[in-house]
Amino acid sequence: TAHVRLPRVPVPDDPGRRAFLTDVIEGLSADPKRIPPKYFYDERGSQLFEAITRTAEYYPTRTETGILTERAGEIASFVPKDSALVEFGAGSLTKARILLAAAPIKTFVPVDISGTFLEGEATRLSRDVPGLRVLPVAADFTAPFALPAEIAGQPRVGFFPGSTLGNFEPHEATAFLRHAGELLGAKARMIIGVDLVKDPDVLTRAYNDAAGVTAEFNLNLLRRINRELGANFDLGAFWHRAVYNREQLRIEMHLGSKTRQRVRIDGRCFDFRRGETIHTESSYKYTPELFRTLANGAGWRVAESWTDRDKWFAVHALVW
Ligand code: AVJ
Repeated sequence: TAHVRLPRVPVPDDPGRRAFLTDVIEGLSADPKRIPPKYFYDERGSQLFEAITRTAEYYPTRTETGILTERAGEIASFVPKDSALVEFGAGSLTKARILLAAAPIKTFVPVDISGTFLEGEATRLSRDVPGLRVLPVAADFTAPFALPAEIAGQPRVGFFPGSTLGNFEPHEATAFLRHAGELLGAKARMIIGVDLVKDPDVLTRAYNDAAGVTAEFNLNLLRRINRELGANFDLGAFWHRAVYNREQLRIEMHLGSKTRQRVRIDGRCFDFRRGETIHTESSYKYTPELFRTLANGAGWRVAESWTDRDKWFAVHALVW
Protein backbone atom coordinates (compact mmCIF):
# COMPACT_ATOMS: atom_id res chain seq x y z
CA THR A 1 0.00 0.00 0.00
CA ALA A 2 1.48 3.30 -1.11
CA HIS A 3 -0.40 5.63 1.20
CA VAL A 4 -1.16 5.33 4.85
CA ARG A 5 -3.29 8.32 5.76
CA LEU A 6 -2.69 9.13 9.39
CA PRO A 7 -5.53 10.88 11.20
CA ARG A 8 -4.77 14.49 12.06
CA VAL A 9 -4.32 14.22 15.82
CA PRO A 10 -4.90 17.50 17.66
CA VAL A 11 -2.22 18.52 20.15
CA PRO A 12 -3.44 16.70 23.27
CA ASP A 13 -2.43 19.31 25.84
CA ASP A 14 -3.48 22.43 23.91
CA PRO A 15 -5.38 24.34 26.64
CA GLY A 16 -8.01 25.59 24.20
CA ARG A 17 -8.78 22.06 23.05
CA ARG A 18 -8.80 20.82 26.66
CA ALA A 19 -11.44 23.38 27.68
CA PHE A 20 -13.49 22.54 24.58
CA LEU A 21 -13.31 18.80 25.34
CA THR A 22 -14.21 19.33 29.01
CA ASP A 23 -17.20 21.52 28.12
CA VAL A 24 -18.45 19.10 25.44
CA ILE A 25 -18.14 16.04 27.70
CA GLU A 26 -19.81 17.84 30.59
CA GLY A 27 -22.60 19.17 28.37
CA LEU A 28 -23.33 15.84 26.67
CA SER A 29 -23.31 14.05 30.04
CA ALA A 30 -26.06 16.37 31.29
CA ASP A 31 -29.78 15.83 30.82
CA PRO A 32 -30.96 17.60 28.70
CA LYS A 33 -27.76 17.60 26.63
CA ARG A 34 -26.16 20.97 25.86
CA ILE A 35 -23.04 22.56 24.31
CA PRO A 36 -22.06 26.21 24.95
CA PRO A 37 -22.71 28.47 21.91
CA LYS A 38 -19.28 30.09 22.07
CA TYR A 39 -17.91 26.99 20.28
CA PHE A 40 -19.84 27.81 17.10
CA TYR A 41 -17.12 30.21 16.04
CA ASP A 42 -14.31 28.28 14.40
CA GLU A 43 -13.24 29.78 11.06
CA ARG A 44 -16.10 28.16 9.15
CA GLY A 45 -18.57 28.97 11.93
CA SER A 46 -17.60 32.64 11.86
CA GLN A 47 -18.11 32.66 8.09
CA LEU A 48 -21.47 30.90 8.41
CA PHE A 49 -22.57 33.46 11.00
CA GLU A 50 -21.68 36.24 8.56
CA ALA A 51 -23.81 34.41 5.96
CA ILE A 52 -26.72 34.25 8.45
CA THR A 53 -26.58 38.03 8.83
CA ARG A 54 -27.16 38.32 5.07
CA THR A 55 -30.30 36.11 5.03
CA ALA A 56 -33.65 37.88 4.56
CA GLU A 57 -35.04 36.44 7.81
CA TYR A 58 -32.22 37.37 10.19
CA TYR A 59 -33.18 40.98 11.00
CA PRO A 60 -30.92 41.75 14.05
CA THR A 61 -27.73 42.67 12.20
CA ARG A 62 -29.23 44.94 9.60
CA THR A 63 -31.60 46.53 12.13
CA GLU A 64 -28.79 47.29 14.58
CA THR A 65 -26.54 48.54 11.79
CA GLY A 66 -29.37 50.86 10.73
CA ILE A 67 -29.66 52.27 14.26
CA LEU A 68 -25.88 52.75 14.55
CA THR A 69 -25.74 54.48 11.17
CA GLU A 70 -28.74 56.75 11.69
CA ARG A 71 -27.78 57.65 15.27
CA ALA A 72 -24.01 57.76 14.77
CA GLY A 73 -23.88 61.45 15.72
CA GLU A 74 -25.78 60.99 18.97
CA ILE A 75 -23.82 57.89 19.87
CA ALA A 76 -20.54 59.65 19.07
CA SER A 77 -21.35 62.45 21.50
CA PHE A 78 -21.51 59.80 24.22
CA VAL A 79 -17.85 58.85 23.54
CA PRO A 80 -15.17 60.95 25.35
CA LYS A 81 -12.30 62.41 23.31
CA ASP A 82 -9.33 60.08 22.62
CA SER A 83 -11.17 57.04 23.94
CA ALA A 84 -10.14 53.42 23.76
CA LEU A 85 -13.03 51.38 22.35
CA VAL A 86 -13.05 47.78 23.63
CA GLU A 87 -15.28 45.47 21.61
CA PHE A 88 -16.31 42.18 23.24
CA GLY A 89 -16.70 39.35 20.70
CA ALA A 90 -15.68 41.52 17.78
CA GLY A 91 -16.27 39.20 14.79
CA SER A 92 -16.29 41.03 11.48
CA LEU A 93 -15.77 44.60 12.85
CA THR A 94 -18.47 45.96 10.51
CA LYS A 95 -20.35 47.67 13.33
CA ALA A 96 -17.22 49.05 14.99
CA ARG A 97 -16.34 50.71 11.69
CA ILE A 98 -19.52 52.82 11.96
CA LEU A 99 -18.53 54.11 15.43
CA LEU A 100 -14.88 54.53 14.47
CA ALA A 101 -15.91 56.79 11.59
CA ALA A 102 -18.13 58.98 13.80
CA ALA A 103 -16.59 59.06 17.30
CA PRO A 104 -13.28 60.43 18.66
CA ILE A 105 -11.67 57.03 19.18
CA LYS A 106 -7.87 56.80 19.35
CA THR A 107 -7.40 53.11 20.08
CA PHE A 108 -9.52 50.12 19.17
CA VAL A 109 -9.25 46.86 21.12
CA PRO A 110 -11.26 44.09 19.43
CA VAL A 111 -11.50 40.98 21.64
CA ASP A 112 -12.53 37.72 19.98
CA ILE A 113 -12.22 33.99 20.61
CA SER A 114 -11.51 33.28 16.91
CA GLY A 115 -7.87 34.39 16.75
CA THR A 116 -7.21 33.86 13.04
CA PHE A 117 -10.45 35.53 11.92
CA LEU A 118 -9.71 38.46 14.26
CA GLU A 119 -6.15 38.98 13.00
CA GLY A 120 -7.34 39.20 9.42
CA GLU A 121 -10.11 41.68 10.22
CA ALA A 122 -7.81 43.79 12.43
CA THR A 123 -5.19 44.01 9.68
CA ARG A 124 -7.80 45.13 7.15
CA LEU A 125 -9.13 47.75 9.58
CA SER A 126 -5.65 49.21 10.29
CA ARG A 127 -5.16 49.59 6.54
CA ASP A 128 -8.55 51.28 6.07
CA VAL A 129 -8.38 53.71 9.03
CA PRO A 130 -4.98 55.39 9.13
CA GLY A 131 -4.15 56.97 12.50
CA LEU A 132 -6.20 54.43 14.43
CA ARG A 133 -4.25 52.16 16.76
CA VAL A 134 -5.68 48.63 16.60
CA LEU A 135 -4.70 46.25 19.42
CA PRO A 136 -6.50 42.92 18.88
CA VAL A 137 -6.82 40.55 21.83
CA ALA A 138 -7.46 36.86 21.04
CA ALA A 139 -9.38 35.78 24.13
CA ASP A 140 -12.59 34.23 25.36
CA PHE A 141 -14.27 37.36 26.70
CA THR A 142 -16.54 35.25 28.96
CA ALA A 143 -13.43 34.50 31.06
CA PRO A 144 -11.13 37.08 32.71
CA PHE A 145 -8.60 38.71 30.38
CA ALA A 146 -6.31 41.76 30.56
CA LEU A 147 -6.58 44.95 28.53
CA PRO A 148 -3.42 45.99 26.64
CA ALA A 149 -1.14 48.17 28.80
CA GLU A 150 -0.95 50.70 25.93
CA ILE A 151 -4.44 52.10 26.68
CA ALA A 152 -3.51 53.21 30.23
CA GLY A 153 -4.93 56.67 30.95
CA GLN A 154 -7.38 56.73 28.03
CA PRO A 155 -11.15 56.94 28.67
CA ARG A 156 -12.65 53.50 28.10
CA VAL A 157 -15.81 52.69 26.18
CA GLY A 158 -17.06 49.12 25.93
CA PHE A 159 -18.85 48.03 22.77
CA PHE A 160 -21.00 44.91 22.85
CA PRO A 161 -23.23 44.86 19.77
CA GLY A 162 -25.14 42.05 18.09
CA SER A 163 -27.22 41.01 21.09
CA THR A 164 -24.43 38.65 22.07
CA LEU A 165 -25.52 39.39 25.65
CA GLY A 166 -28.60 37.33 24.80
CA ASN A 167 -26.45 34.17 24.69
CA PHE A 168 -25.90 34.40 28.45
CA GLU A 169 -28.34 33.11 31.03
CA PRO A 170 -29.69 36.22 32.85
CA HIS A 171 -27.49 35.63 35.93
CA GLU A 172 -24.46 35.23 33.63
CA ALA A 173 -25.44 38.42 31.80
CA THR A 174 -25.42 40.30 35.10
CA ALA A 175 -22.01 38.85 36.01
CA PHE A 176 -20.60 39.68 32.56
CA LEU A 177 -21.81 43.31 32.70
CA ARG A 178 -20.35 43.73 36.18
CA HIS A 179 -16.99 42.25 35.16
CA ALA A 180 -16.92 44.43 32.06
CA GLY A 181 -17.50 47.52 34.23
CA GLU A 182 -14.72 46.48 36.59
CA LEU A 183 -12.36 45.76 33.68
CA LEU A 184 -13.07 49.09 31.94
CA GLY A 185 -12.81 50.97 35.25
CA ALA A 186 -13.91 54.30 36.71
CA LYS A 187 -16.23 56.43 34.53
CA ALA A 188 -16.43 53.68 31.93
CA ARG A 189 -19.12 53.77 29.31
CA MET A 190 -20.65 51.02 27.26
CA ILE A 191 -22.61 50.86 24.03
CA ILE A 192 -24.60 47.65 23.88
CA GLY A 193 -27.00 46.21 21.30
CA VAL A 194 -29.85 44.05 22.58
CA ASP A 195 -32.56 42.23 20.65
CA LEU A 196 -36.09 43.14 21.78
CA VAL A 197 -39.04 40.91 22.66
CA LYS A 198 -41.35 40.75 19.60
CA ASP A 199 -43.79 38.67 17.53
CA PRO A 200 -42.73 35.03 18.00
CA ASP A 201 -43.19 34.36 14.25
CA VAL A 202 -40.59 36.98 13.37
CA LEU A 203 -38.21 35.47 15.94
CA THR A 204 -38.75 31.88 14.85
CA ARG A 205 -38.23 32.70 11.17
CA ALA A 206 -34.99 34.56 11.95
CA TYR A 207 -33.46 31.37 13.39
CA ASN A 208 -34.93 28.95 10.81
CA ASP A 209 -34.00 30.67 7.53
CA ALA A 210 -35.41 29.05 4.40
CA ALA A 211 -31.99 28.61 2.75
CA GLY A 212 -30.79 26.55 5.71
CA VAL A 213 -27.79 28.70 6.59
CA THR A 214 -28.65 28.65 10.30
CA ALA A 215 -29.03 24.87 10.12
CA GLU A 216 -25.53 24.63 8.59
CA PHE A 217 -24.19 26.94 11.31
CA ASN A 218 -25.73 24.80 14.04
CA LEU A 219 -24.54 21.49 12.48
CA ASN A 220 -21.04 22.89 11.98
CA LEU A 221 -20.61 22.57 15.74
CA LEU A 222 -20.69 18.78 15.33
CA ARG A 223 -18.23 19.00 12.42
CA ARG A 224 -15.90 21.01 14.66
CA ILE A 225 -16.19 18.46 17.48
CA ASN A 226 -15.34 15.69 15.01
CA ARG A 227 -12.30 17.53 13.69
CA GLU A 228 -10.88 18.99 16.90
CA LEU A 229 -11.92 16.37 19.43
CA GLY A 230 -11.79 13.29 17.21
CA ALA A 231 -15.50 12.48 17.52
CA ASN A 232 -17.64 10.53 15.02
CA PHE A 233 -20.86 12.55 14.76
CA ASP A 234 -22.78 11.75 11.57
CA LEU A 235 -23.99 15.22 10.51
CA GLY A 236 -26.71 13.67 8.37
CA ALA A 237 -28.18 11.97 11.43
CA PHE A 238 -29.13 15.25 13.17
CA TRP A 239 -31.67 17.96 12.37
CA HIS A 240 -31.67 21.67 13.27
CA ARG A 241 -34.53 23.44 14.96
CA ALA A 242 -35.03 26.81 16.68
CA VAL A 243 -38.03 27.37 18.95
CA TYR A 244 -39.21 30.40 20.91
CA ASN A 245 -39.66 29.82 24.63
CA ARG A 246 -42.37 32.33 25.59
CA GLU A 247 -41.95 31.92 29.34
CA GLN A 248 -38.21 32.58 29.29
CA LEU A 249 -38.30 35.10 26.40
CA ARG A 250 -35.61 33.22 24.50
CA ILE A 251 -34.99 31.49 21.19
CA GLU A 252 -33.53 28.03 21.73
CA MET A 253 -31.48 26.28 19.07
CA HIS A 254 -31.33 22.52 19.16
CA LEU A 255 -29.73 19.67 17.22
CA GLY A 256 -31.99 16.63 17.27
CA SER A 257 -31.06 13.02 16.76
CA LYS A 258 -32.89 11.44 13.79
CA THR A 259 -32.37 7.95 15.18
CA ARG A 260 -31.32 6.08 18.27
CA GLN A 261 -27.55 6.27 18.05
CA ARG A 262 -24.24 6.23 19.89
CA VAL A 263 -21.48 8.79 19.35
CA ARG A 264 -17.85 8.39 20.44
CA ILE A 265 -15.74 11.30 21.65
CA ASP A 266 -12.22 10.84 22.98
CA GLY A 267 -12.89 7.25 24.11
CA ARG A 268 -16.26 8.06 25.67
CA CYS A 269 -19.70 7.02 24.41
CA PHE A 270 -22.80 9.20 24.33
CA ASP A 271 -26.18 7.64 23.61
CA PHE A 272 -28.98 9.51 21.90
CA ARG A 273 -32.65 8.53 21.90
CA ARG A 274 -34.51 9.14 18.64
CA GLY A 275 -35.63 12.80 18.84
CA GLU A 276 -33.34 13.65 21.74
CA THR A 277 -31.75 17.07 21.32
CA ILE A 278 -28.58 18.94 22.18
CA HIS A 279 -29.45 22.49 23.29
CA THR A 280 -26.76 24.51 21.49
CA GLU A 281 -27.85 28.12 22.05
CA SER A 282 -30.25 30.34 23.93
CA SER A 283 -30.80 33.82 22.58
CA TYR A 284 -32.61 35.89 25.22
CA LYS A 285 -34.71 38.86 24.20
CA TYR A 286 -35.16 41.88 26.51
CA THR A 287 -37.79 44.57 26.78
CA PRO A 288 -36.23 48.00 27.53
CA GLU A 289 -37.53 47.68 31.12
CA LEU A 290 -36.07 44.20 31.63
CA PHE A 291 -32.75 45.37 30.22
CA ARG A 292 -32.69 48.42 32.53
CA THR A 293 -33.27 46.17 35.54
CA LEU A 294 -30.48 43.85 34.38
CA ALA A 295 -28.00 46.72 33.81
CA ASN A 296 -28.82 48.37 37.15
CA GLY A 297 -28.33 45.07 38.93
CA ALA A 298 -24.81 44.92 37.44
CA GLY A 299 -23.83 48.46 38.50
CA TRP A 300 -24.57 50.34 35.25
CA ARG A 301 -27.00 53.18 34.56
CA VAL A 302 -28.81 53.37 31.21
CA ALA A 303 -28.14 56.93 29.97
CA GLU A 304 -29.81 56.67 26.56
CA SER A 305 -31.53 54.11 24.32
CA TRP A 306 -32.15 54.07 20.59
CA THR A 307 -34.43 51.74 18.63
CA ASP A 308 -35.64 51.28 15.06
CA ARG A 309 -39.18 52.18 13.89
CA ASP A 310 -40.53 48.65 14.43
CA LYS A 311 -38.91 48.46 17.89
CA TRP A 312 -37.20 45.22 16.93
CA PHE A 313 -33.76 46.07 18.31
CA ALA A 314 -32.27 48.45 20.90
CA VAL A 315 -28.90 50.12 21.31
CA HIS A 316 -28.32 51.30 24.89
CA ALA A 317 -25.68 53.70 26.23
CA LEU A 318 -24.54 52.81 29.74
CA VAL A 319 -22.50 54.68 32.36
CA TRP A 320 -20.57 52.77 35.07
C1 AVJ B 1 -24.44 36.18 17.69
C2 AVJ B 1 -25.64 35.54 19.60
C3 AVJ B 1 -26.27 37.44 18.43
O1 AVJ B 1 -28.34 34.87 19.03
O2 AVJ B 1 -28.94 35.93 17.24
C4 AVJ B 1 -27.70 33.70 14.95
C5 AVJ B 1 -26.23 34.00 17.03
N1 AVJ B 1 -27.55 32.06 16.28
N2 AVJ B 1 -28.46 32.73 14.47
C6 AVJ B 1 -28.10 35.37 17.93
C7 AVJ B 1 -27.14 33.28 16.10
C8 AVJ B 1 -28.36 31.72 15.26
C9 AVJ B 1 -26.67 35.35 17.38
N3 AVJ B 1 -25.75 36.10 18.27
